[in-house]
Amino acid sequence: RKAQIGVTGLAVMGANLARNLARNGYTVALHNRSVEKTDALLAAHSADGDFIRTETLQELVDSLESPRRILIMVKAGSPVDAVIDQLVPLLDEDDVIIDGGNSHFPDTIRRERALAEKNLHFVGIGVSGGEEGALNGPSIMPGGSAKAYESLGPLLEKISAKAPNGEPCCAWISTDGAGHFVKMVHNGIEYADMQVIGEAYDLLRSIAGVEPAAQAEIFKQWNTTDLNSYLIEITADVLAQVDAKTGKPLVDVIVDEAGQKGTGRWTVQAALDLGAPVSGIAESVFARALSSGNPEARLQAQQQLPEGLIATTAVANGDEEFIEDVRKALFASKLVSYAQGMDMLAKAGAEYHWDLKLDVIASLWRAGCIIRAELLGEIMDAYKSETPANMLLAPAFTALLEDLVPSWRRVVAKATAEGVPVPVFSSSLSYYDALRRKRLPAALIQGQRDFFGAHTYGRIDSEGMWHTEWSGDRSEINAEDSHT
Ligand code: NBP
Repeated sequence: RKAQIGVTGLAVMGANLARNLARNGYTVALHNRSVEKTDALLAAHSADGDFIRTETLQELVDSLESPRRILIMVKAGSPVDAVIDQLVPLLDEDDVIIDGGNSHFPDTIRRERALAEKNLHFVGIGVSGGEEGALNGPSIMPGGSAKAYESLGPLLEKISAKAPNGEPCCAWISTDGAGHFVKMVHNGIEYADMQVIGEAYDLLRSIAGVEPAAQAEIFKQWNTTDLNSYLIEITADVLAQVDAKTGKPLVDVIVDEAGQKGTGRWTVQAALDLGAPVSGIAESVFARALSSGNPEARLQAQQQLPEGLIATTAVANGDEEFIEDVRKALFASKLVSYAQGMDMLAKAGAEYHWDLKLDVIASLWRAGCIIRAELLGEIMDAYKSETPANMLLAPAFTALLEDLVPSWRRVVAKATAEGVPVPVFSSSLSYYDALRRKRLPAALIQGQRDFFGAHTYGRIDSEGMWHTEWSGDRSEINAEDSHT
């Protein structure tokens, strides 16, 4: 017998994907650099389905039906290149190598090109949902060629998460690194989603005096509203958790320094290259860095820096109106993060020549992944018939914002007056206001740029680019004329 797919790299993600494939009726060939992991998987989970044990990559290749499909699930970075280099001489034309790790999309573009020259398919797939998702159904974002997807798509769709309407959360995204790019943006949005929840928690606690256990109930209730999502759900669980050692809320004994593995940073770096203003994601990455980057500065600042708080109307403990305002501010900020992420995807599509379907991308995030949320169905609908110039301009979201904005302003104003940091609530509100503002101070910036660097400016009343002779008589000239 031959296997339909091989998996090399059987740490937690690879093992769980292999088990998921086997549970879905595929014969799966197993390989790991050190055979112990292969044997451990077989010892514990052979009942999941039909596995073929292999010890070498040659055995793995020989065990597969043609064209071969080999899923690499090793540590992202140079290990992926090492495995590809070992596999390539063993493969035949039209075989498909799949990288399901968290690879950086430029690496995926490079690898796809190199393997296409050897008539091999290379498919970078973004996989979201962590260990649990890998086993029970992740959200899958495949890149690579359309031809490779023909052979691979049915398997991936079968093992993927299913949206509430039963559709698979897996669809071909576009060529080369598009899948890993979309997964990267997913992770960036995840950072923003987590940060806005954190800001809401901080406000409820420090301004409305709501303790973690009571907040757990609030988050549970919020999960029955527009905010319904996996991250809100787990927030309730985390807030309800009591530390066995001290009897305190667990959140109070956890060190307040957030870690990161880098996908949020990649998102912001890519956004800077694209000129995509993902301020919510960027502030989330920076907020984690600020929390953990310089503990000594935080310690000294607590003692030294003046509070300068401004008196405002007091909020009573547990004030329901304030709590509802925070909920709405959270939702509005979340909408902005998604709008920014979608805008970044649209810009990336143009830059990297990917025909990205934003409604399809939103549809893949409806289940299986960390940012899964009711909102994704609405985002999908917003991009279905026509692409709005910005997600916030889709009629459904404009209507929602009508209700959210006053609360959002009250919360940001209150937080600012009371010295509670709300980097994403406030930057998202600034983004919203900048987007809708009739005249931006960008006009003055253009004047400054023309002054010190003769960078020229456009005029509101005539075509072309213009320059004022700042160091001369300050008359204005048509910049195009001056070059001829
Ligand atoms: P790890 O990222 O911890 O990698 C361990 C695996 O890589 C082991 O199988 C190890 O083999 C293998 N490996 C290494 Br390290 N160097 C190798 C080399 N030079 N040649 C061959 N194999 C090598 O595993 P993981 O946590 O299961 O993650 C796998 C991928 O999935 C990563 O890209 C990770 O970022 C991603 N990931 C995604 C999610 C998600 O939610 N989507 C979650 C967690 C991880 P050995 O056993 O012989 O040492």
